[in-house]
Amino acid sequence: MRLRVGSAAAASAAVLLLAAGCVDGGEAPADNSGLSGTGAGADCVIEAPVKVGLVISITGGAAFIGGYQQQGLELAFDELNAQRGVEYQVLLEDDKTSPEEGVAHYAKLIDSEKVSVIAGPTLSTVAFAAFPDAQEAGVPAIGMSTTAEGIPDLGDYIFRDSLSERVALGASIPAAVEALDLKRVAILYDGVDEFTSSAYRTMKEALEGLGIDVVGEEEFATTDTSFTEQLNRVKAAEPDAVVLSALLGATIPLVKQARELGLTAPIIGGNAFNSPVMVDELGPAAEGLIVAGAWSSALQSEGNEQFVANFTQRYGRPPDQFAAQAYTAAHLIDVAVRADCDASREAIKDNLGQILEQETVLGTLSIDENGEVYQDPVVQIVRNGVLVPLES
Ligand code: 1QQ
Repeated sequence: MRLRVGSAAAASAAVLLLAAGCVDGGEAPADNSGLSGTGAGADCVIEAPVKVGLVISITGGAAFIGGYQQQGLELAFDELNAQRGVEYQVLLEDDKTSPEEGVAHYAKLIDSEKVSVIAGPTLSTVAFAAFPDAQEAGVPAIGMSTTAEGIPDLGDYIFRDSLSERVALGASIPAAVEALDLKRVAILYDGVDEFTSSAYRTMKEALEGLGIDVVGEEEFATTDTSFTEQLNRVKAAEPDAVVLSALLGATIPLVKQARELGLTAPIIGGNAFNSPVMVDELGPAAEGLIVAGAWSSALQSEGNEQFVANFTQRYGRPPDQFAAQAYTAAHLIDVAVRADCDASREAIKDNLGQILEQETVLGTLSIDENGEVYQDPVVQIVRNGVLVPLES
Protein backbone atom coordinates (compact mmCIF):
# COMPACT_ATOMS: atom_id res chain seq x y z
CA MET A 1 0.00 0.00 0.00
CA ARG A 2 1.39 3.48 -0.95
CA LEU A 3 0.20 6.10 1.53
CA ARG A 4 -1.04 9.04 -0.57
CA VAL A 5 -1.92 12.47 0.86
CA GLY A 6 -5.48 13.78 0.79
CA SER A 7 -8.47 12.17 -0.95
CA ALA A 8 -10.11 9.60 1.32
CA ALA A 9 -11.76 7.76 -1.59
CA ALA A 10 -8.42 6.90 -3.28
CA ALA A 11 -6.94 5.79 0.07
CA SER A 12 -9.84 3.54 1.09
CA ALA A 13 -10.01 1.93 -2.36
CA ALA A 14 -6.27 1.13 -2.20
CA VAL A 15 -6.52 -0.29 1.35
CA LEU A 16 -9.57 -2.42 0.59
CA LEU A 17 -7.89 -4.05 -2.42
CA LEU A 18 -4.75 -5.00 -0.48
CA ALA A 19 -6.06 -5.89 2.99
CA ALA A 20 -5.94 -9.72 2.87
CA GLY A 21 -7.25 -9.82 6.45
CA CYS A 22 -10.29 -7.69 5.76
CA VAL A 23 -13.74 -9.13 6.30
CA ASP A 24 -16.16 -7.50 3.84
CA GLY A 25 -14.27 -4.47 2.51
CA GLY A 26 -17.23 -2.11 3.26
CA GLU A 27 -16.94 1.62 4.06
CA ALA A 28 -16.17 2.63 7.68
CA PRO A 29 -19.39 3.38 9.69
CA ALA A 30 -20.16 7.00 10.71
CA ASP A 31 -20.83 5.83 14.27
CA ASN A 32 -19.23 3.09 16.38
CA SER A 33 -21.44 0.39 14.94
CA GLY A 34 -19.39 -2.43 13.56
CA LEU A 35 -16.29 -1.19 15.39
CA SER A 36 -16.62 -3.57 18.32
CA GLY A 37 -15.82 -7.12 17.29
CA THR A 38 -15.49 -10.62 18.63
CA GLY A 39 -12.46 -12.31 20.17
CA ALA A 40 -9.44 -10.40 21.45
CA GLY A 41 -5.77 -9.96 20.70
CA ALA A 42 -4.68 -11.96 17.66
CA ASP A 43 -8.16 -13.54 17.44
CA CYS A 44 -9.96 -10.20 17.39
CA VAL A 45 -12.28 -9.84 14.37
CA ILE A 46 -13.88 -6.46 13.66
CA GLU A 47 -16.39 -6.24 10.79
CA ALA A 48 -15.97 -2.64 9.75
CA PRO A 49 -12.69 -1.10 8.54
CA VAL A 50 -11.01 0.99 11.22
CA LYS A 51 -10.34 4.55 10.02
CA VAL A 52 -7.00 5.99 11.15
CA GLY A 53 -6.02 9.59 10.45
CA LEU A 54 -2.35 10.50 9.93
CA VAL A 55 -1.30 14.16 10.07
CA ILE A 56 2.43 14.62 9.35
CA SER A 57 4.75 17.19 7.77
CA ILE A 58 5.11 15.92 4.22
CA THR A 59 6.08 19.42 3.13
CA GLY A 60 7.50 22.50 4.91
CA GLY A 61 10.40 22.88 7.37
CA ALA A 62 9.77 19.54 9.12
CA ALA A 63 9.51 17.45 5.94
CA PHE A 64 12.93 16.06 6.84
CA ILE A 65 11.08 14.16 9.55
CA GLY A 66 7.66 13.67 7.89
CA GLY A 67 9.13 11.70 5.00
CA TYR A 68 10.56 9.07 7.34
CA GLN A 69 7.33 9.03 9.38
CA GLN A 70 5.24 8.37 6.24
CA GLN A 71 7.41 5.38 5.34
CA GLY A 72 7.44 3.99 8.90
CA LEU A 73 3.63 4.22 9.02
CA GLU A 74 3.22 2.69 5.58
CA LEU A 75 5.41 -0.28 6.48
CA ALA A 76 3.55 -0.81 9.77
CA PHE A 77 0.01 -0.58 8.39
CA ASP A 78 0.96 -2.95 5.59
CA GLU A 79 2.09 -5.45 8.20
CA LEU A 80 -1.06 -4.87 10.28
CA ASN A 81 -3.38 -5.21 7.28
CA ALA A 82 -1.69 -8.49 6.36
CA GLN A 83 -2.83 -9.82 9.74
CA ARG A 84 -6.26 -11.39 10.20
CA GLY A 85 -9.28 -9.74 11.76
CA VAL A 86 -8.74 -5.97 11.65
CA GLU A 87 -8.51 -3.80 8.54
CA TYR A 88 -7.07 -0.31 8.86
CA GLN A 89 -8.20 2.39 6.45
CA VAL A 90 -5.44 4.99 6.57
CA LEU A 91 -6.06 8.64 5.67
CA LEU A 92 -2.86 10.64 5.31
CA GLU A 93 -2.89 14.44 5.55
CA ASP A 94 0.01 16.91 5.15
CA ASP A 95 0.18 19.50 7.96
CA LYS A 96 2.67 21.45 5.82
CA THR A 97 4.57 22.15 9.09
CA SER A 98 1.90 24.75 9.87
CA PRO A 99 -0.32 24.94 13.00
CA GLU A 100 -3.20 26.28 10.91
CA GLU A 101 -2.97 23.39 8.45
CA GLY A 102 -2.65 20.93 11.32
CA VAL A 103 -5.87 22.24 12.86
CA ALA A 104 -7.69 22.14 9.50
CA HIS A 105 -6.74 18.53 8.77
CA TYR A 106 -7.62 17.48 12.27
CA ALA A 107 -11.08 19.00 11.84
CA LYS A 108 -11.56 17.16 8.54
CA LEU A 109 -10.50 13.80 9.99
CA ILE A 110 -12.63 14.28 13.13
CA ASP A 111 -15.82 15.76 11.67
CA SER A 112 -16.10 14.53 8.07
CA GLU A 113 -13.98 11.36 8.00
CA LYS A 114 -15.01 10.37 11.54
CA VAL A 115 -11.76 8.51 12.20
CA SER A 116 -11.31 6.37 15.32
CA VAL A 117 -7.83 7.72 16.12
CA ILE A 118 -5.24 10.17 14.76
CA ALA A 119 -1.42 9.90 14.74
CA GLY A 120 0.67 13.07 14.41
CA PRO A 121 1.27 15.99 13.85
CA THR A 122 5.03 16.08 13.43
CA LEU A 123 6.05 19.17 15.45
CA SER A 124 5.05 20.06 19.00
CA THR A 125 4.30 23.57 17.79
CA VAL A 126 1.59 22.15 15.48
CA ALA A 127 0.38 19.70 18.15
CA PHE A 128 -0.22 22.51 20.67
CA ALA A 129 -2.69 23.90 18.11
CA ALA A 130 -4.37 20.66 16.94
CA PHE A 131 -4.45 18.36 19.97
CA PRO A 132 -6.99 20.49 21.95
CA ASP A 133 -9.54 19.93 19.14
CA ALA A 134 -9.07 16.17 19.35
CA GLN A 135 -9.43 16.35 23.13
CA GLU A 136 -12.63 18.39 22.82
CA ALA A 137 -14.08 16.00 20.23
CA GLY A 138 -13.14 12.92 22.25
CA VAL A 139 -10.84 11.53 19.56
CA PRO A 140 -7.65 9.80 20.77
CA ALA A 141 -4.50 11.32 19.26
CA ILE A 142 -0.93 10.02 19.52
CA GLY A 143 2.18 12.14 18.96
CA MET A 144 5.10 10.32 17.32
CA SER A 145 7.72 13.13 17.42
CA THR A 146 6.17 15.69 19.76
CA THR A 147 8.63 15.86 22.64
CA ALA A 148 7.94 19.25 24.20
CA GLU A 149 7.01 19.81 27.82
CA GLY A 150 3.24 19.78 28.40
CA ILE A 151 2.04 17.72 25.41
CA PRO A 152 0.40 14.91 27.46
CA ASP A 153 -1.17 17.55 29.73
CA LEU A 154 -3.39 18.65 26.82
CA GLY A 155 -5.93 16.05 27.87
CA ASP A 156 -6.79 12.41 28.56
CA TYR A 157 -7.32 11.72 24.84
CA ILE A 158 -3.75 12.89 24.09
CA PHE A 159 -0.87 10.41 24.06
CA ARG A 160 2.69 10.20 22.71
CA ASP A 161 5.20 7.44 22.01
CA SER A 162 7.88 10.11 21.44
CA LEU A 163 10.27 10.28 24.37
CA SER A 164 10.08 13.71 26.01
CA GLU A 165 12.90 16.17 25.43
CA ARG A 166 13.16 16.46 29.21
CA VAL A 167 14.06 12.77 29.57
CA ALA A 168 16.34 12.86 26.52
CA LEU A 169 18.30 15.89 27.75
CA GLY A 170 18.32 14.38 31.23
CA ALA A 171 20.37 11.57 29.65
CA SER A 172 22.49 13.36 27.03
CA ILE A 173 23.79 16.22 29.22
CA PRO A 174 25.12 14.08 32.12
CA ALA A 175 26.54 11.57 29.59
CA ALA A 176 28.35 14.35 27.72
CA VAL A 177 29.59 15.94 30.97
CA GLU A 178 31.09 12.59 31.97
CA ALA A 179 32.41 11.55 28.56
CA LEU A 180 33.97 14.97 27.82
CA ASP A 181 34.76 16.05 31.42
CA LEU A 182 32.88 19.31 30.92
CA LYS A 183 33.19 22.21 33.40
CA ARG A 184 32.13 25.31 31.43
CA VAL A 185 29.27 25.28 28.92
CA ALA A 186 27.47 27.86 26.79
CA ILE A 187 23.80 27.63 25.72
CA LEU A 188 22.42 28.78 22.35
CA TYR A 189 18.66 28.60 21.94
CA ASP A 190 15.70 29.56 19.74
CA GLY A 191 13.59 31.58 22.16
CA VAL A 192 10.56 31.77 19.82
CA ASP A 193 9.56 28.13 19.13
CA GLU A 194 7.52 26.38 21.83
CA PHE A 195 9.59 23.20 21.66
CA THR A 196 13.02 24.87 21.67
CA SER A 197 12.13 27.27 24.49
CA SER A 198 10.97 24.43 26.76
CA ALA A 199 14.12 22.48 25.86
CA TYR A 200 16.28 25.50 26.77
CA ARG A 201 14.73 25.60 30.24
CA THR A 202 15.36 21.86 30.63
CA MET A 203 18.98 22.22 29.47
CA LYS A 204 19.70 25.05 31.91
CA GLU A 205 18.18 23.12 34.84
CA ALA A 206 20.18 19.98 33.96
CA LEU A 207 23.49 21.87 33.70
CA GLU A 208 22.98 23.80 36.94
CA GLY A 209 21.89 20.56 38.60
CA LEU A 210 25.27 19.08 37.64
CA GLY A 211 27.15 22.14 38.92
CA ILE A 212 28.31 23.06 35.44
CA ASP A 213 29.34 26.69 34.93
CA VAL A 214 27.05 28.23 32.29
CA VAL A 215 29.49 30.77 30.80
CA GLY A 216 27.16 32.09 28.09
CA GLU A 217 23.49 32.15 27.08
CA GLU A 218 22.65 33.40 23.60
CA GLU A 219 19.12 33.61 22.16
CA PHE A 220 18.08 33.69 18.48
CA ALA A 221 14.84 33.50 16.50
CA THR A 222 13.54 30.49 14.54
CA THR A 223 13.84 32.37 11.26
CA ASP A 224 17.33 33.82 11.87
CA THR A 225 19.99 32.80 9.35
CA SER A 226 23.02 34.71 10.70
CA PHE A 227 24.35 33.99 14.21
CA THR A 228 27.78 35.66 14.04
CA GLU A 229 27.27 38.00 17.00
CA GLN A 230 26.00 35.29 19.35
CA LEU A 231 28.69 32.83 18.17
CA ASN A 232 31.54 35.30 18.67
CA ARG A 233 30.37 36.01 22.22
CA VAL A 234 30.18 32.27 22.88
CA LYS A 235 33.63 31.74 21.39
CA ALA A 236 35.06 34.51 23.59
CA ALA A 237 33.70 32.71 26.66
CA GLU A 238 35.83 29.63 25.73
CA PRO A 239 33.29 26.96 26.74
CA ASP A 240 34.23 23.26 26.90
CA ALA A 241 31.02 22.56 24.97
CA VAL A 242 27.94 24.24 23.52
CA VAL A 243 24.36 23.11 24.22
CA LEU A 244 22.03 23.98 21.34
CA SER A 245 18.21 24.10 21.31
CA ALA A 246 17.08 24.68 17.74
CA LEU A 247 14.84 23.40 14.96
CA LEU A 248 16.42 22.19 11.73
CA GLY A 249 15.97 25.48 9.90
CA ALA A 250 18.40 27.26 12.25
CA THR A 251 20.57 24.26 13.16
CA ILE A 252 22.37 23.82 9.85
CA PRO A 253 23.47 27.45 9.26
CA LEU A 254 24.27 27.98 12.96
CA VAL A 255 26.53 24.93 13.34
CA LYS A 256 28.26 25.62 10.01
CA GLN A 257 28.87 29.28 10.95
CA ALA A 258 30.21 28.19 14.36
CA ARG A 259 32.79 25.95 12.70
CA GLU A 260 33.68 28.66 10.16
CA LEU A 261 34.27 31.11 13.06
CA GLY A 262 36.60 28.57 14.67
CA LEU A 263 34.21 27.54 17.45
CA THR A 264 35.26 23.88 17.58
CA ALA A 265 33.72 22.97 21.00
CA PRO A 266 31.56 19.80 20.98
CA ILE A 267 27.84 20.46 20.54
CA ILE A 268 25.05 18.76 22.54
CA GLY A 269 21.68 19.08 20.89
CA GLY A 270 17.94 18.43 20.99
CA ASN A 271 15.66 16.03 19.16
CA ALA A 272 16.14 17.52 15.69
CA PHE A 273 19.67 16.14 15.85
CA ASN A 274 18.29 12.59 15.73
CA SER A 275 17.78 13.11 12.01
CA PRO A 276 20.29 11.57 9.57
CA VAL A 277 19.16 14.26 7.11
CA MET A 278 20.58 16.87 9.47
CA VAL A 279 23.81 14.94 10.05
CA ASP A 280 24.29 14.54 6.29
CA GLU A 281 23.62 18.21 5.58
CA LEU A 282 26.06 19.32 8.29
CA GLY A 283 28.81 17.04 6.97
CA PRO A 284 32.15 17.46 8.88
CA ALA A 285 30.58 20.19 11.07
CA ALA A 286 28.47 17.45 12.75
CA GLU A 287 31.47 15.44 13.99
CA GLY A 288 31.33 14.90 17.78
CA LEU A 289 27.75 16.14 18.06
CA ILE A 290 25.94 14.45 20.98
CA VAL A 291 22.17 13.81 21.20
CA ALA A 292 19.83 11.57 23.14
CA GLY A 293 16.82 9.96 21.58
CA ALA A 294 14.44 7.05 21.59
CA TRP A 295 15.98 4.68 19.07
CA SER A 296 19.13 3.43 17.36
CA SER A 297 19.61 0.90 14.60
CA ALA A 298 22.02 -0.82 17.01
CA LEU A 299 19.29 -1.38 19.63
CA GLN A 300 18.80 -5.06 20.54
CA SER A 301 15.05 -4.45 20.83
CA GLU A 302 12.27 -6.82 19.71
CA GLY A 303 11.85 -6.83 15.94
CA ASN A 304 14.37 -4.02 15.41
CA GLU A 305 16.72 -5.98 13.15
CA GLN A 306 13.81 -7.09 10.93
CA PHE A 307 12.35 -3.57 10.92
CA VAL A 308 15.69 -2.09 9.78
CA ALA A 309 16.05 -4.81 7.11
CA ASN A 310 12.47 -4.46 5.78
CA PHE A 311 12.59 -0.66 5.79
CA THR A 312 15.97 -0.49 4.06
CA GLN A 313 14.95 -3.06 1.49
CA ARG A 314 11.68 -1.26 0.71
CA TYR A 315 12.80 2.38 0.75
CA GLY A 316 16.45 2.08 -0.27
CA ARG A 317 17.63 3.85 2.89
CA PRO A 318 17.89 2.80 6.55
CA PRO A 319 15.17 4.06 8.92
CA ASP A 320 15.76 6.79 11.47
CA GLN A 321 14.33 7.43 14.94
CA PHE A 322 11.28 9.18 13.51
CA ALA A 323 10.45 6.24 11.23
CA ALA A 324 10.85 3.88 14.21
CA GLN A 325 8.54 5.99 16.43
CA ALA A 326 5.91 6.22 13.65
CA TYR A 327 6.15 2.47 12.98
CA THR A 328 5.69 1.84 16.70
CA ALA A 329 2.72 4.22 16.99
CA ALA A 330 0.83 2.22 14.35
CA HIS A 331 1.51 -1.03 16.21
CA LEU A 332 0.47 0.56 19.53
CA ILE A 333 -2.86 1.60 17.95
CA ASP A 334 -3.35 -2.05 16.92
CA VAL A 335 -2.54 -3.20 20.47
CA ALA A 336 -5.13 -0.72 21.80
CA VAL A 337 -7.76 -1.87 19.28
CA ARG A 338 -7.24 -5.58 19.82
CA ALA A 339 -7.11 -5.27 23.66
CA ASP A 340 -10.93 -5.22 23.88
CA CYS A 341 -11.42 -5.93 20.17
CA ASP A 342 -13.07 -2.54 19.98
CA ALA A 343 -12.02 0.27 17.61
CA SER A 344 -14.31 2.93 18.99
CA ARG A 345 -12.70 6.20 20.05
CA GLU A 346 -13.41 5.53 23.70
CA ALA A 347 -11.97 2.02 23.68
CA ILE A 348 -8.79 3.13 21.89
CA LYS A 349 -8.41 5.99 24.38
CA ASP A 350 -8.82 3.67 27.35
CA ASN A 351 -6.31 1.13 26.03
CA LEU A 352 -3.67 3.54 24.74
CA GLY A 353 -3.36 4.70 28.35
CA GLN A 354 -2.71 1.17 29.56
CA ILE A 355 0.26 0.18 27.40
CA LEU A 356 2.48 -1.56 29.91
CA GLU A 357 6.01 -2.77 29.13
CA GLN A 358 5.14 -3.41 25.52
CA GLU A 359 8.07 -4.82 23.53
CA THR A 360 8.64 -2.59 20.49
CA VAL A 361 11.50 -1.71 18.13
CA LEU A 362 12.04 1.28 20.50
CA GLY A 363 12.57 -1.21 23.34
CA THR A 364 10.32 -1.88 26.33
CA LEU A 365 7.78 0.92 26.35
CA SER A 366 4.87 1.99 28.52
CA ILE A 367 2.27 4.75 28.11
CA ASP A 368 0.36 5.80 31.22
CA GLU A 369 -3.17 7.14 31.58
CA ASN A 370 -1.75 10.69 31.43
CA GLY A 371 -0.57 9.84 27.94
CA GLU A 372 3.15 10.04 28.75
CA VAL A 373 5.61 7.51 27.34
CA TYR A 374 8.25 5.72 29.39
CA GLN A 375 11.27 4.04 27.81
CA ASP A 376 15.07 4.12 28.11
CA PRO A 377 16.76 6.94 26.20
CA VAL A 378 19.68 6.24 23.83
CA VAL A 379 22.61 8.68 23.89
CA GLN A 380 24.45 8.89 20.56
CA ILE A 381 27.40 10.78 19.07
CA VAL A 382 28.22 11.58 15.43
CA ARG A 383 31.30 9.64 14.35
CA ASN A 384 32.38 9.71 10.68
CA GLY A 385 29.02 11.23 9.74
CA VAL A 386 26.88 8.58 11.49
CA LEU A 387 24.98 8.55 14.81
CA VAL A 388 26.48 5.77 16.99
CA PRO A 389 25.90 4.95 20.69
CA LEU A 390 28.08 7.13 22.98
CA GLU A 391 30.32 4.83 25.00
CA SER A 392 31.09 6.30 28.47
C1 1QQ B 1 9.12 18.53 18.55
C2 1QQ B 1 10.40 17.96 18.14
C3 1QQ B 1 10.98 18.36 16.81
C4 1QQ B 1 12.22 19.10 16.89
C5 1QQ B 1 11.40 17.20 16.04
C6 1QQ B 1 10.28 16.51 15.63
O1 1QQ B 1 10.96 17.16 18.86
O2 1QQ B 1 8.60 19.38 17.83
O3 1QQ B 1 8.67 18.13 19.63
